[in-house]
Amino acid sequence: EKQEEVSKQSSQHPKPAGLVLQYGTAGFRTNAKHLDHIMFRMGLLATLRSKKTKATIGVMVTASHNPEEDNGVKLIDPMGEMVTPAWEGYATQLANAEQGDLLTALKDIIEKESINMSQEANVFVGKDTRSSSASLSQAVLDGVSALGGHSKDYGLVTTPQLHYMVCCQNTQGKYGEATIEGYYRKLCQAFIQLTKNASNCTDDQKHLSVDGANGIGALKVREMESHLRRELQISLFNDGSKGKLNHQCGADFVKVQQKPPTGININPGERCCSFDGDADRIVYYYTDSDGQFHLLDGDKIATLISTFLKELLTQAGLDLKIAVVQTAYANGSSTHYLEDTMKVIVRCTKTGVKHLHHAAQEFDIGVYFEANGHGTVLFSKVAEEKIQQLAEDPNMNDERKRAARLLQNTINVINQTVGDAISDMLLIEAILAIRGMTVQQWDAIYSDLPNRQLKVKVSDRRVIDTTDAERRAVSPAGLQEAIDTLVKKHRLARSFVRPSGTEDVVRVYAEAETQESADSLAHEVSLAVY
Ligand code: 16G
Ligand code: ZN
Repeated sequence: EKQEEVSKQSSQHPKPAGLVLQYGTAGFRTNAKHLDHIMFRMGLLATLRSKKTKATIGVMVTASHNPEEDNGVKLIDPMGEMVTPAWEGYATQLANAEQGDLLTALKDIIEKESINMSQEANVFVGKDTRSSSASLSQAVLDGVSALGGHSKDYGLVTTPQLHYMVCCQNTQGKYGEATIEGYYRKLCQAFIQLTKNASNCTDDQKHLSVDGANGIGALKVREMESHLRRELQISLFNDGSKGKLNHQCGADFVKVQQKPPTGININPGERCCSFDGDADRIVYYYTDSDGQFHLLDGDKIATLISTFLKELLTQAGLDLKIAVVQTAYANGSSTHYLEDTMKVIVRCTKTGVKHLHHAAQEFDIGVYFEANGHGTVLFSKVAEEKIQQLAEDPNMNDERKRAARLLQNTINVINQTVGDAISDMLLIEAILAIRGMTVQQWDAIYSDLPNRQLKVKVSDRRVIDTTDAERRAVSPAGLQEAIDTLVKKHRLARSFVRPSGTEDVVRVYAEAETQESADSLAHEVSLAVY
């Protein structure tokens, strides 16, 4: 009878014939008007995934930093991580089955994965603030109920909040309580504990301007504020009351344009940050007294956090292996500073959160950040246990114990399931307060090499194939040699090209000693791509 229910319900969410979409780096993402059938089918697939894993699965409706007209959907696996690659493949198959073939496509997955259809299923659903999100998340819920699954609709949440809920649910509360209130309580309590270690922090230093990108992050910062007990005083801009989502604001705009968002009052020297449209990315910035803009991106954030953690490990006398995971976009100066001065292990992976996340899991403490501001810190079980033991050891001296307690609260403030703008913001603010560090001092840890990103439209971006974590092109023939020749003409230069996983373009990155040099290298390389 389930088959009948699926047939009946799916006719309410028909697939336009011939439409083909791919589950890409960030799930499905395109203009919202093409997505109704995708949402229904992702409700079906999440239900199957839940039966298969015997755990709660998450479905998030969002298109992150894309324009308001777009939307998208992502599946969240039991521990709060991105859905596994084989199931990304199923997602694409199910999404592209023509209306009449849907049941066959479903059966195919059920057979391949030997899914017991009488197993119970639970799916958590969340959505961002886009106008299309309400009806699209309803389509997901319809998909879940068509296969007899149970669903819980969290309504408006940030992407990382939904990841957190899924993880809490599947660890029987060990990670925290699977409620929005529980999330604020855990993070804010840890933040307040951390800031107790900040001696003589003035009200001025407790102030932060936040650009909410006119999205869900703004709503959630408002919701959280009372939990912070004025230990952090936030001025919220782009809160969605006037401006359009992600339009000339938000983390992606600020990072790519290398300028402040519109809609924010920024006074010289003041610390500001921007979230993206689903609040899983954050970048910081300030303008100096000459009006010059200074960006502190994911690389600067990773450096601040890993330096802080490394110092605490030394103070605690804990022998734990810490590494920073970056992508090809990481500024060369950050990699040098981390390896040569900080002496931490640095790894480079392909673009996309799942790649960084997996690489970070291989260390006791893995700090991962994309330059675009998406990142978090992962602590292994062993690391967490050692830290806890030390923090609770009655015979331990005060300095070591204090360091262990700071590490414990850092674990609690960070959302280990995925990069989280709110959680990252609280950790960064705590570190700056504890170290009595201004945003200018943070910025001065190392100087970024000037850089430029360009995108190039080509007839088929798939002809470009890369290796070495996207740092070298293996095809088309001759391209890498051409890039090498161009790079040699500039000082301290580096450049690479890669096909985008989210747009029909090829991305070009170049860095060099001066901005003029980086700009012309990026331009020259983009000509070589044609
Ligand atoms: C997606 C990724 C992000 C990556 C970006 C690159 C996730 C959740 N998000 O937004 O990490 O930086 O794609 O886009 O993995 P691109 O392939 O178009 O350059
Ligand atoms: Zn995002």
